[in-house]
Amino acid sequence: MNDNDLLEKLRSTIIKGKSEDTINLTKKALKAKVDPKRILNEVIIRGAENVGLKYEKGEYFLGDMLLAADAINDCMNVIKPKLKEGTHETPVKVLIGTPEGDLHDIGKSLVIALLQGQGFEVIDLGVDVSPERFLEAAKKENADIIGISGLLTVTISKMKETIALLKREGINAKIILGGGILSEESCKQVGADAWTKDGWEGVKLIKKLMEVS
Ligand code: B12
Repeated sequence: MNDNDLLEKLRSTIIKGKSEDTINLTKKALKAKVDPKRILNEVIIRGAENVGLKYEKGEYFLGDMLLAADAINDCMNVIKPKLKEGTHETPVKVLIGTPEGDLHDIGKSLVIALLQGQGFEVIDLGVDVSPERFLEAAKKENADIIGISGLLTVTISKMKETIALLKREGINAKIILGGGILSEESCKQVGADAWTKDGWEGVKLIKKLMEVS
C-alpha cells in the first residue's frame, strides 16, 4: 500500500469511527515515515469535514459523530508527540479555551500541540469557558495572546462578549480566533485581532503578531 492509499484508508476508518483500526493505521503511517502534517491535514481535517457533511445531510446522527470524534482523538493522540518534537523556548505565553457553550476541543488540542512544538508556553482553559473566566485567567497569567477556539455559530456571540469584556477591562493581549466556522466577517464582528481555520496558519499568525521568527 503506498502512502496515499494508506492515508485514504485511515481517513475512511476515522469517518466510520473505528478506533482500534485508526490507532493501528496511524502508527503504521508514522512507521512508514508519512509526515504527521499530512495526517493532520489529509486525514483529520478532511475526515472531520466529511463527518460534518454527513451530519448536515442527515446521513449521520450525533452518535455517529461521537464515534468519529473518538477516532479523530485516537489518531491525534498518536501523532501529537511528533508535532511537539524539536521544542525550543519562545518567550510568548498563549492562553486558550473554547467559548461558553462550545464543547468541541479536538482542534484546540491540536493547535496547542503545534504551539508547544514551536516552544510557546500554552495555558489551556479547557472548554465552555465563560467570559469572566477568560478575564480572570488573562489577569492572572498576563498572557501575550488569547486564543479562542470556536466551532459553533451560536457561540459567536459569546466570543464577542468575551472580547468586549477583555478590552473593557484593559487586557492588552492580542486575540486570535480559530475554528472551522469562522470567516473574515465573524472575526471583524467580534473584534478579534486575527482569525484562522488552520492550525499551522494560526502558529504563523501568532508569530507575526508577536514578531518572533
Ligand atoms: C467531532 C465533532 C463533534 C464532537 C466533538 C468532540 C470533541 N471532543 O471535540 C461532538 C459529537 C461532541 C459534537 C457535538 C456537537 N456538534 Co459538532 N462537530 C464535530 C465535527 C464533525 C468535527 C470537529 C473537529 O474536531 N474538527 C477537526 C479539527 C482538527 O478542526 P478544527 O476544530 O477546525 O481545528 C483546526 C483549526 O480550526 C485550528 N484551530 C482550532 N481552534 C483554534 C484556536 C486557535 C487560537 C487557532 C489559532 C487555531 C485553531 O486548528 C485546528 C487544526 O488545523 C464538526 C464538523 C467540522 N467540519 O468541523 C462538527 C460541527 C462543528 N458540530 C456541529 C454541531 C451542530 C454540533 C452539535 C450542536 C450537535 C448536536 N445537535 O448536539 C453538538 C454541540 C456540542 C457543544 N455544545 O459543543 C456543527 C456546527 C454547525 C455550526 N455552524 O454551528 C458542525 C460544523 C457539523 C455540521 N456540519 O453541522 N461535534
